[in-house]
Amino acid sequence: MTDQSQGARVAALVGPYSSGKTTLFENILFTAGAISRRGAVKDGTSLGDGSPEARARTMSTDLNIAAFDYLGDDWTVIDCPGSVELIHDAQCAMMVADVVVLVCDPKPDRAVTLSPILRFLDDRNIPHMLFINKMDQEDASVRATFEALQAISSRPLLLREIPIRDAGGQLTGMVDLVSERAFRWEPHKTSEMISMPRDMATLEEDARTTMLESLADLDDDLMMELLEDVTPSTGEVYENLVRDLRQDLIVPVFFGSAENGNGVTRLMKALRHDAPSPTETAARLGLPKTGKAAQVFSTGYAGKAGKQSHVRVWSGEIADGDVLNGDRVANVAKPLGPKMTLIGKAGPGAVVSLGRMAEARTGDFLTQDGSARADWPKPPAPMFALALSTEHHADEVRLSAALARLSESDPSIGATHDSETGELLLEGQGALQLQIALKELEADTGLALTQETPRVPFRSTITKSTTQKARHKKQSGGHGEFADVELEIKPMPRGAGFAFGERIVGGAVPRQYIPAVEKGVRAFLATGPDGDPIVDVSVTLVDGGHHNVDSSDMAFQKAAAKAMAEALPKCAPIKLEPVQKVTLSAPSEFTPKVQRIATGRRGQLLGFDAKPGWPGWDEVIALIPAAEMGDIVTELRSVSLGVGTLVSEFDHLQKL
Ligand SMILES: Nc1nc2c(ncn2[C@@H]2O[C@H](COP(=O)(O)OP(=O)(O)OP(=O)(O)O)[C@@H](O)[C@H]2O)c(=O)[nH]1
Ligand SMILES: [Mg+2]
Repeated sequence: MTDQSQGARVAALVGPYSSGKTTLFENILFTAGAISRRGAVKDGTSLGDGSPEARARTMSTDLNIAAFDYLGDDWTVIDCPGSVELIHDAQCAMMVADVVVLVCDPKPDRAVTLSPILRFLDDRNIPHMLFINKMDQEDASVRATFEALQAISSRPLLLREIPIRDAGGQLTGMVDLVSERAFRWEPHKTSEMISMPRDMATLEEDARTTMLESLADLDDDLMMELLEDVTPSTGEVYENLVRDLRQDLIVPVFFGSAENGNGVTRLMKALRHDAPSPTETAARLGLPKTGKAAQVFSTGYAGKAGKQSHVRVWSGEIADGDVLNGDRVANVAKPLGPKMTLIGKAGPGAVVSLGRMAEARTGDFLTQDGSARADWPKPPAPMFALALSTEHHADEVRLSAALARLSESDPSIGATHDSETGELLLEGQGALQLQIALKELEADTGLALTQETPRVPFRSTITKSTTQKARHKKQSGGHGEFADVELEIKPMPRGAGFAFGERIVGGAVPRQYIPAVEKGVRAFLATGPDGDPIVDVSVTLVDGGHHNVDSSDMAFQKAAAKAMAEALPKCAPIKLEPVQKVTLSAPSEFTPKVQRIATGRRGQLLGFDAKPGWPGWDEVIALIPAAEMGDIVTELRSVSLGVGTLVSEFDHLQKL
């Protein structure tokens, strides 16, 4: 199924954090001959994770992309960070992949950590395989992990191989269930074909029958053969596997040890044989059929090189000098980790980096007439924020330019100016993501940044009514200032906001000045005496006085504000705090802990339920004061194997 004319193919490696994706990436590149020595993440010698941030944390903080040749086929493998806080990076890579390899630990109790990615793949019908990694670990069980994963996958999983173990239970190799061949594994050695161990015969037969039955569920001809006890030909089995994967009807399961280089070649051969072509993928995505077309799936700023747009070419040939969506293409380069090789042009399926495409944003579909649109996942809503400041006010301009670049390269991070608290907020998916972003910001700008927990915008209101007179009068040289008002001030129900009225009779306050009275009242309420806005108040102008020469809008505004300031202490003011309605999602086994997080933060539980479309997950809904929300997502993740998420929206104000 390796038809070169169909173009270069793309596989994305995704999965929970630390499951071994970058180690697998390294081994794939080594196996394909794209790199000559095999580095290790933990020693800081891997091709991937080369950025200072990734090295310092021995984890992926960004996509690792490598284009290479494998047995005469062009491939790009995109290794994605596993942290849920960086899931948008992975989502963008999965959007342009022909096939996704989900890499996981051989631990059944961690299977739920695959849910966020499985949901994304299942919802979008993206063909995917599973690679159960770290099979060199002592307690690694394919069977138990497989069953736990099946419970959360909406597609049937299909075991393509079974482990061979020695008398002590140690993994020594595997049997391929399609070819019915057995292989011996040794660390860092090419697997060696062996004769089928005798004690494996029954096991192998049972596992193969299960595999064939799963395939037959999707194919009537195969079902007939099985019912009539006809053994299907190997060719027929392969055909079924290819078709079912490409249509995302099954999820083939492989296993191995990326660290030891076992099972890697098997996985690569399956990718080569089974992965759909870019033409098929473009059709699955419903991409418009145009001349030259490419899609940006990642944007970065690389020091002096400036902006780099990583694109997948969907059709035609993209070359230096082309104009796509109004930008002139330059420096078409092929990535091998951080190393870029200028190649001038690239054909269908290829992943390349384009230099300085000023207008291009991640997700953009680039064509010569610049009119096509394509579906693209929205970044997840922010769950965590920090207030940033610079030492010198003058540095803020440099900071905001860097912030714009930051949220362009990671759209799941945003920077906003909070008009109420006056703070500059950096908002994102969690503390880890923002700490990485801060380090990058500091490196980008050379500024030392101060970070604080954002202030909560409190409000005030009143609990008693009063009537207040006030006069503003000034006699200084020429024109004087004069205005006299009497205001009736009353509390209103929570959420009512502000209402202004007037009951002026006999022109005590001429019509033209009434809007100025309202303006003066509003100005006072906007900040109150201590900076907190005053809400849920009604103010009625009931009487007043004016002077034919000295009255003015300004004078009435001042009189109104003075009346409000004098009245406030008599109205028994109280503080109000914002309360958020929060939906916390996590695997069901953690629901009691999640509920305790909410109640521990002065929260009121509204209930919990199964999370729609997420087998094995619950949603807990609670009302939680905004002042208690600060690091809630960090605590949520710490009790939920790192995968809990939340959405939160303002609900109401309550008495503090
Ligand atoms: N025992 C064992 N350890 C492994 C294997 N593969 C990776 N590791 C170790 O697991 C740790 C994480 O490996 P990475 O390759 O960085 O994992 P990752 O999935 O890329 O991690 P993130 O990108 O941060 O999500 C490292 O210490 C690896 O040495 C394996 O097959 N067996
Ligand atoms: Mg990694």
